[in-house]
Amino acid sequence: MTEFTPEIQHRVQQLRRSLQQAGYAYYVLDAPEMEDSVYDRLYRELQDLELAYPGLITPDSPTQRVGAKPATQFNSVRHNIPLYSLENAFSLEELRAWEDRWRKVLENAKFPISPRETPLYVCELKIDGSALALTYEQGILVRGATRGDGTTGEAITQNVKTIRAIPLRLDLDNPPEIIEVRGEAFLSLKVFDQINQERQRMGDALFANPRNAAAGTLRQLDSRIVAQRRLDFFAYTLHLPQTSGFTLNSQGEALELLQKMGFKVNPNRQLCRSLEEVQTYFEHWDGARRQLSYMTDGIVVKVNPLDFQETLGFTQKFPRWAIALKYPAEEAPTQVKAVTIQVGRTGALTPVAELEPVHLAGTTVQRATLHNRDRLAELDLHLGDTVIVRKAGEIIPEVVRILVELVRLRLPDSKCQPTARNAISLSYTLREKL
Ligand code: 1X8
Repeated sequence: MTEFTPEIQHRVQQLRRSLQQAGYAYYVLDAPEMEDSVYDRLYRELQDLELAYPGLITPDSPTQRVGAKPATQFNSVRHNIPLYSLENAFSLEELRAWEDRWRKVLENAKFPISPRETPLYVCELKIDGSALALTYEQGILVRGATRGDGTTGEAITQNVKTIRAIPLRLDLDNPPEIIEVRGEAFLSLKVFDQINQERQRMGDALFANPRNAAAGTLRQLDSRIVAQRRLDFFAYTLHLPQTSGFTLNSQGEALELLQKMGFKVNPNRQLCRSLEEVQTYFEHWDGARRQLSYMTDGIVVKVNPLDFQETLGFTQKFPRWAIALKYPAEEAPTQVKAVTIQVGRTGALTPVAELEPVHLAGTTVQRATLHNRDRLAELDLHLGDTVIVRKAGEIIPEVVRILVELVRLRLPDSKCQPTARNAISLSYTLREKL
């Protein structure tokens, strides 16, 4: 192996520090401070040095985010603390029932709730992604694992390393021997759309939602493909060993510490003293979430004091100290009975799907827009197809996509109704003739 001088070693360390800082500013703070071209040059210099002196490579080097060769399979890993999913609530009443339940458990455990225990709750946005458990030893990321069944997940470390918002090394002077950080890997709506457009071009099945796309991406065997998909990550749970030297009293403090360690923590969180404040937060984000660059389908309410959490523990399936309050579904499957043409005041023609009535976000939807002729042609809709209709906020319901999984159930064209495309071109022809 080629020997390196102290000067070379120093240069390598400098390059890593600069690149790490630039990456943090870009991916975590969302405030770039280095030109891409400068970053690329420094990165290449580091790569060249590591190629010449492989003895200098460390697992936390910025060059180690993308593995060279695909994995053949992932190993199973057992979670030391279960990584369960959350219980869902769909109304304030259900939230109240949950509060009654956890208060009773504390009472029975002779665990008094003093009036000083405020704020009682932390509210966070529920991200439509895929949960990850990250293990850091001596401050270095050594393992990333999926949720799996909550008890056993898959080690997908090389894929996790491609996520630029996940630090390869904790920003701490004296890192604990071991810590576990949990959070949500997700795709921005923009990247999700790009991926689906690309898949459509390639004739691949589309991802139904950002969560499926994130989960599918994380289980790719080739980390080079994962890197191209540009996953993002919000950290939300910190498990420290008793001997870590840090004292954490609440979930709110844990989020602060995660941020200090270099993680991206969702800024849209709020400490709440009561369920009334939780409700205000929930209602605020029902509207405001539409301006976010990622998908949320609800909020997560957590009991803030960590000694409460410890005493409450888990049921067979869920933590007792947290619950998801979901926004009403905005998408549902239904069947297309007919396609009609709506003529607007200006004479504009809009194809409209007449649907098997479906209950959605508080109303019954029977018609949904297909927008225009191009969109309709692109969908390749046939009468009888099962489609996903979406009714987001105040917006008119629309047909989002066809459930291709069910397309195999289509009757042959000759045996059934004309296709929607035929129907609409008939209508257009009719109008042209008129
Ligand atoms: C799942 C999620 C959690 C949070 C956000 N998004 C999720 N999808 C959060 O706590 N901020 S917690 C969680 C879980 O424990 N299963």
